[in-house]
Amino acid sequence: MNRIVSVSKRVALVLSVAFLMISTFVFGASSASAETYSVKMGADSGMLQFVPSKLTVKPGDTIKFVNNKLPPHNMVFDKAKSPDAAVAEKLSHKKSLFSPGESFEISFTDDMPAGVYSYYCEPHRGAGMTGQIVLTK
Ligand SMILES: [Cu+2]
Repeated sequence: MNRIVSVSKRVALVLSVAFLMISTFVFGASSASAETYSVKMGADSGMLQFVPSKLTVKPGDTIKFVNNKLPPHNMVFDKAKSPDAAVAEKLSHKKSLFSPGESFEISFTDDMPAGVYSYYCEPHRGAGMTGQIVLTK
């Protein structure tokens, strides 16, 4: 009898350890899949561009905007050219960055609608300094 009990205890222990390992792997894998992307504000060539000007991301990914050439720059989502005006307002970074190397980060969350979010740099909108972030799920 004692032997049966100890065997079933051992089985239970093995199973719970296996469960812990599997759940650690699953959760670890999902957080490891979040990417960080970098967007240069002002091309190395001196063109008034975001580089890259088009990015495809998933919720949870981080998009880091880094001030590069020809500042000041900022990043404003076009409410008329975004799936959701409130999201466009929330994720915009209207404060201009003046020093090279200055940066800020944005990230979309699961509750935000997928689609193409168009943005521009306010000081250089007329010069065509625009970009797009495509949110996929
Ligand atoms: Cu600019």
